[in-house]
Amino acid sequence: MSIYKCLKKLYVGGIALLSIVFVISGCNSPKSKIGSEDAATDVYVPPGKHDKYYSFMSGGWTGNVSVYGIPSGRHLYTIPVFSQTPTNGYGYTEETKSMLNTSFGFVPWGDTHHVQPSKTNGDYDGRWIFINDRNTPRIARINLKTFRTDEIIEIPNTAGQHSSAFCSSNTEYISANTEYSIPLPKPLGNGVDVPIKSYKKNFHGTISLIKVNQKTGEMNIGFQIEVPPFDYDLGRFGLGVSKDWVFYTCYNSEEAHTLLEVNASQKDKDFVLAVNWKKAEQAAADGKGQLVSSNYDHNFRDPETGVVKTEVMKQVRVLQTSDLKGAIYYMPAPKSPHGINVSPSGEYIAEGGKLSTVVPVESFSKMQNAIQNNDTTGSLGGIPILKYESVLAYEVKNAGLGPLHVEYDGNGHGYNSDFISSEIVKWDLKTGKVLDRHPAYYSTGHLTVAGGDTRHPFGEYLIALNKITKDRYLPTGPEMFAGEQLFDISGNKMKLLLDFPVEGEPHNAAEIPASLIDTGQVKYFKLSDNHNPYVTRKEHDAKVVRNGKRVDVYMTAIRSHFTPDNIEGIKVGDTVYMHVTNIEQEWDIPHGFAMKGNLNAGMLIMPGETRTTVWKPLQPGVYPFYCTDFCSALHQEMQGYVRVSPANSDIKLSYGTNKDI
Ligand code: K7E
Ligand code: CUA
Repeated sequence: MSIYKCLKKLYVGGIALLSIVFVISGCNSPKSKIGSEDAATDVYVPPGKHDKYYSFMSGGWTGNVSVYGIPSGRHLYTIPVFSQTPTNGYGYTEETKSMLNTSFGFVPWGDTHHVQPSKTNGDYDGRWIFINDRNTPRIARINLKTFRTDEIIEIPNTAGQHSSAFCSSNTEYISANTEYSIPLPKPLGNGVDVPIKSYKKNFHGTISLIKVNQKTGEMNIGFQIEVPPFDYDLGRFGLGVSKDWVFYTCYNSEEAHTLLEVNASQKDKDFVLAVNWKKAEQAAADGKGQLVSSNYDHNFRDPETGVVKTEVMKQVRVLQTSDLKGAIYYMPAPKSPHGINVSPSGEYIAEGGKLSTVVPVESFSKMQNAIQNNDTTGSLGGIPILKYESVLAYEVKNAGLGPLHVEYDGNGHGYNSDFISSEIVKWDLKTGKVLDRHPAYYSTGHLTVAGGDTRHPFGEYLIALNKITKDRYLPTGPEMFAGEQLFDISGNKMKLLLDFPVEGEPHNAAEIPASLIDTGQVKYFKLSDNHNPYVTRKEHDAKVVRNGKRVDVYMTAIRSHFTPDNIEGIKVGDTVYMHVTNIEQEWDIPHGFAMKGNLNAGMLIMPGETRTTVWKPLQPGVYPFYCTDFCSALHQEMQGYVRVSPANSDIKLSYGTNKDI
């Protein structure tokens, strides 16, 4: 049975999405189409050769970002972001653990959705990647010279921070908002302890614009805007002609607070919220709105010491819609839209209709005319509603079932993903006429075209980020990696080249040309630049210092020994800080550090770097430690012992390497 016949039978109004999806995946015969034979050569990257693109994929509930090579689909690396990572000690070591501080306390896990590369003039510039945590509202900045998380800022007055971390044309701002509206503290709202059924009266949405320092990348919340309590789902900044604007889809204009799958799907139309961020920025600069006390943590890697610091923030400026006359509008969109994507010129703004079978595409110039002509149908929360017919460029008909996201190839085409009918649909950007469609396996969420959200997309490749993997790979029990599919989109017809599994649930991804990133990579850290307060630059400076019950071990690691590697005089009840400096000055020579019985994590220490693990020995004994990274032919020999004596012992502190202590 074809997908379409199969769907016709099953599509019953589009509300019970999930139950439908599972049946439909079964309708897709796994043998219906595979990549053509010659596709193998199209994705083949010979041994020793590099891929053309980096693909940065959000890790969903892994809380991280994973990095793949395109077209090969090789897994290159996973960047720890919101999740404590025992493989290298991120979030466990004294240097990195503060990165996971929040106003709620230490949150060692996140749910990442949208990877956004930094931009200059609307094109990727290879400086940073921004990514959101949806659960504990936070935004992270990853440094693309080191592939490390350098900064995380929490977003207050927000919940279900989904429509982020999108980036303006010159990385002036990152945007973030509320998906799940919440009651806000006074004076913004009526307080936070209110009945859930008072949603319409007491709940609020917020839009947040986070300013980015152009030199350092440092983020600060510029201002927030209080908006009606709808679910602000996805967003994009404009490009080119629309670059001063930012657009968000929202659903639940019904303001439902329970059984949203039914109660938030009542109205025929929901909205796109359009904000002129330049004018909003000016309003904030003019002192409009109010400074509201809000607690949020701002964590950043101190560039001097390399140690992460937490700054506790207390205030944020919040604008009201009344402060934004002429700068904020709603545009109607078919019910419960999901994705929103702006075309390279900035003229077209397309939404994934989700529950509708069309992809509505708005015109920026028509929107400007409608604003000028005051072509509105009332307002909501002080936000004028522009007429749908006045702003609509066209609706893409036959866009498939459950359209979620759109991307562009720079050659005048739009592409949308379909969750329910599991396919990619290609259409003409001027007319919306469908030109090609290709099945995907299965249930595509986001799709990404290389550079597909920039002024100058590279086109060439499209990746379908599929939600359901089922039978595509050898099974791994009930839980499996997500399955992505690479298409060649350089010709008239899309061509499926490759399936490859990826970690977690990659909601979206971004492909950046390797040439923008690979030449600037940090290969090791200069020891002379290491200003960690516990650095040991030379072996003969290694030492162990006791201060009451605190013991600091200043240790070095070099192929293939630690200094010191014998330590005595540690007692039960001590807190031992193991500060290990890798004094190698060569690319790709990490050393690891693992301590028997340490209730912490192992560490991986890069050349020139210092990492600290805290160990609290609970029992007397001799505890071996060793290097966990196979660093040389004598790696096995890279080991040592710490003697731990009872609390009342009078064993003197002593230490050394290659001598009896
Ligand atoms: Cu469509 Cu979080 Cu962007 Cu998932 S979202 S698919
Ligand atoms: Cu150092 Cu193995």
